[in-house]
Amino acid sequence: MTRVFSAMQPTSDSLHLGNYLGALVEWVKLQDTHDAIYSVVDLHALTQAPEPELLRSRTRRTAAQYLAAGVDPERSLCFVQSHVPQHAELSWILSTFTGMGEASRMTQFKDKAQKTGESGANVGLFTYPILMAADILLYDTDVVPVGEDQRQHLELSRDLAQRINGRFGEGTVMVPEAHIVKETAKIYDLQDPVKKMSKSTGNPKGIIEMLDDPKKVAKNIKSAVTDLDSVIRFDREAKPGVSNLLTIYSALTGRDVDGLVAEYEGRMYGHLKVDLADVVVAYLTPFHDAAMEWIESPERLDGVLAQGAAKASTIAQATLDRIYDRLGLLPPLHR
Ligand code: ATP
Ligand code: LTN
Repeated sequence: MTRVFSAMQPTSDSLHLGNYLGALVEWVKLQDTHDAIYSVVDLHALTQAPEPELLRSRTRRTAAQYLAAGVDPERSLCFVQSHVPQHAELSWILSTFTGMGEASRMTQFKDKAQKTGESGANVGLFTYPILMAADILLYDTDVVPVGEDQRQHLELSRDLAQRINGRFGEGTVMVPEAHIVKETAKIYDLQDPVKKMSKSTGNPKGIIEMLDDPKKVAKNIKSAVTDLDSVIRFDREAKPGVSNLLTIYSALTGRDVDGLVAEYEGRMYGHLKVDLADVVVAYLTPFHDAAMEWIESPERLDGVLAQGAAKASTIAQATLDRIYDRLGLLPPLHR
């Protein structure tokens, strides 16, 4: 079976609708056809200098939300990155294959460094895409479901894999493919619908958190920025706000955008927003309950994560042994 791997950072108490529709929904679907491995990448989150207590609780909350969304621990592995030390080991190896210029071109680093000022950014933030490549290549991954903002990082993973195979022979590592679904690859901020919905953007009114209070969710949707015209149609350039609402509506109900547009013909934005608020709240209620069940039973959750880490680590070590050998590192006979 082909392998799927993906991950998110435990950088907030709740995932937002962009994380969910852009990535998590696909993770759940791909379990049916792939051998799936999903990680909470806590080592990545260290680049944001989190408080230890917050990092601990967010790591569990992030995992709980994977499970609440339908990641099935009977079929898929779910684990915490720092429990599998091979990630950091392969990251070092890959850093020796990454050009300075190549790493400097990563736009997410430029954006994030700009926020803190280049001198305030840490080296971990700079080498972050290399650790991400290690996450992926360790599991001989075929497919990586992510949102549009990760495309460039995925390209780097592919380039590194091809470079290593070019030098040490095909099959040294697998070359991964990005899995990015066009319709939901970028969910936009409700207040500024040309920017992606993001937990680090400041305006809490622009995002829908998966674990938010339903009243707040409804309020945010009803106050979403649309435009002065009043026609409900899908046009990302001319009508980004309305198009974003239609995308969310369609993704959560499985109805196609054209059908929705036909249904709302001649009606006002307010109608669309009120209905969408109901749809989102109805959708989030069971998600919230399932996530809270996991959050409130940390032993059970830790058990799932421990089992995932044990299996992931076996796979990761086999890959790492193969790569070390091809590179000419002596076998560790003491093991
Ligand atoms: P940050 O604001 O810190 O950049 P984020 O909200 O973008 O964080 P990540 O943890 O970086 O979230 O992303 C986790 C996953 O969700 C990734 O696969 C990413 O591509 C996807 N994702 C994030 N935001 C969106 C969005 N607005 N639309 C679609 N997918 C998204
Ligand atoms: N960089 C990603 C999170 C991430 C990831 C990965 C995604 C870390 N390692 C491996 C897919 C595969 C992000 O910030 N969203």
